[in-house]
Amino acid sequence: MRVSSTALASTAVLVSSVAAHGHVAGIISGGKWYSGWDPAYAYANPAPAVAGWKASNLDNGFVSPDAFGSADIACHKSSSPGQAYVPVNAGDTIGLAWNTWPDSHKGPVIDYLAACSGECTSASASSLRFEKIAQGGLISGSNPGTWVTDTLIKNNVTWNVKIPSNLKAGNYVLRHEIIALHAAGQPNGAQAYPQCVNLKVSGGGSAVPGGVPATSFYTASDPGIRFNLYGSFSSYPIPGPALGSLASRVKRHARDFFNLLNRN
Ligand SMILES: *[C@@H]1O[C@H](CO)[C@@H](O)[C@H](O)[C@H]1NC(C)=O
Ligand SMILES: [Cu+2]
Repeated sequence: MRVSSTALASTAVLVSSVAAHGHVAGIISGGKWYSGWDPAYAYANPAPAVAGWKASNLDNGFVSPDAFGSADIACHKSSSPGQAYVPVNAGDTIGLAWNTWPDSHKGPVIDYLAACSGECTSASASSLRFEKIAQGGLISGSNPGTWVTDTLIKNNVTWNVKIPSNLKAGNYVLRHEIIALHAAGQPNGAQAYPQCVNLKVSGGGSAVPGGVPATSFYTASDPGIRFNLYGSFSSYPIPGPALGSLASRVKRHARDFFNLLNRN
């Protein structure tokens, strides 16, 4: 959220604006709740070992387009790996539960997967190579329209993502992200809120994500990054790389399912 200099004069306003931002408080897998990284853990000594990646994010803030070329865009500011895992069966849908999300912060929600070589608990954000597995953006309308962030808010501030059924068993970092567009009509105005979580995947097949470093996802001038939410538009180009083959596998299964239904 942008805070004007007049608002800055009022601590009360500043505190309430800051409190409006969010983080992934927990991950729901197999009906169980696993803690994400709560920025307030920065005050805990020792910090609890959770699957969410640690970040210097006490204000629940965001990464700006001028930092999209830095490692901060991978797993948020000055990140270090989560020290636990969320167990997931390949093919299951897991929930990413934000603590809160402001209605005004409309935009796309995107999920990426990166394989860890060995343990994710000792990975570094800059070494991860991410493949996009799911994305959503504009649902309907314009100025500002209805967005998947509205769906997330209605769904108990929770985003569901399917872990591909053919994914090879192993250790992965799920990078879940909301990009808020309320100020994105201005240069450097988009706000990326990346959240990384360690997954220990069992079952599955033989597919492994390919992918690219997060530093190559976006630039400040991408049409989905510099975007006037308060203009008139009929579509929205979701930024970042195209969905990878893991995602098309998820889609192909859905299509087979529909074909099966149509045959009956
Ligand atoms: C909504 O999420 C919270 C945790 O963030 C959970 O405690 C609560 O049970 C959920 N409510 C519903 C209706 O699922
Ligand atoms: Cu904000």
